Amino acid sequence: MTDQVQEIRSKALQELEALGDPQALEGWRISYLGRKGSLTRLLRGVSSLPQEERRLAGSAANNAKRDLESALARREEDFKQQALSRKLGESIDVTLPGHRVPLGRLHPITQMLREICQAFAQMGFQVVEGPEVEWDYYNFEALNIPQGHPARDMWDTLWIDYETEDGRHPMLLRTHTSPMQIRVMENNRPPIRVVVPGRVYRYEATDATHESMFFQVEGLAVDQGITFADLKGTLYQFARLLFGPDRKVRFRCDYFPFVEPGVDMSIDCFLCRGRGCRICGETGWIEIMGAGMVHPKVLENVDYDPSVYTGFAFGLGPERIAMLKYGIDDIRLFYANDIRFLRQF
Ligand code: YSA
Repeated sequence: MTDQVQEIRSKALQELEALGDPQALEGWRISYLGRKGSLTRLLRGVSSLPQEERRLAGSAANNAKRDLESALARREEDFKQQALSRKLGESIDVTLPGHRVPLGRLHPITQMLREICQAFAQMGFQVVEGPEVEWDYYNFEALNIPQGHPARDMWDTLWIDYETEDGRHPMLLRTHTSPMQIRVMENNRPPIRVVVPGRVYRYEATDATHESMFFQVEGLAVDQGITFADLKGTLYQFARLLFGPDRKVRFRCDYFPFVEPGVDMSIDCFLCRGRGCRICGETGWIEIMGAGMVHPKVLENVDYDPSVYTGFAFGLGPERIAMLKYGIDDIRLFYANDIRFLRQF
């Protein structure tokens, strides 16, 4: 019987190799390994063999069955691979254009910040950055806005849940970039010329021109002999660089505890060109920054002698400038993550 098994095994393997298509595999399986297949029939006959032949024949038949089964699996895999490479060969058309990889771009406010910093860099200002979680001392105290001062109401503050032993909350999300004036002066001696771009936060309802998280760019110049004329000259030049020579600029007196005198600077409304509309609150002007001459008390707070040094500072809103520049009528569009809006820049 062992010889018969070997004969069937080699015949089956030969036939399997010669098969030309995968449909024929099933016929081959049935004729050797199926219920009435030749090897199956032999295996069934093993039990009727005399005791001494049974063990040898049984083991030979089982080995042959295992060999045929694994040869069949290998052939099936061969046919699958052949079919796959045929399909790939047919479907690759190397002349077709490739898939376009979507390109990202800078957010319009990032572009705006870079443009603003670039304009000041041309005038000799350095760019520095500072922390968004700030101490009360830098955000208010050192800027001449002590505890309980009514001017604190000008900045609706988001306080950090951190309490000192005496029950004070000295940490906050900075409400403006002005704290960096103090940090820069503490760590440097005049002459100083810096601009500070960064995020600021206010506990404030949003509308077409207000966000609760927005950016500011702070500017600070301190040296001997700096006057209000330097402030005006610098900011006029900035407006010309960003908006062109025809844009109208307006300075008005304003109050900030850390400057004396203080001003705000506005630009004629992009939409109504000064006639008055919803965007400019019927005034014809859109305010883009606060500015002024650094208050002597602020200079004293950082150990600068106000009889020797003077300086000017300003804080502007890049979103408002982008609105003016591109004629955008709602600030909330910048942070609504609508790709149809963002991909226009
Ligand atoms: C003033 C004098 C200085 O010597 C230096 C800086 C300043 C500015 C001061 N720190 C400040 O924050 N003034 S501000 O509250 O009037 O804001 C400055 C600019 O930020 C505004 O002119 C406006 O352009 C923008 N801004 C203010 N609130 C905003 C806003 N932009 C978007 N959303 C808001 N909620």
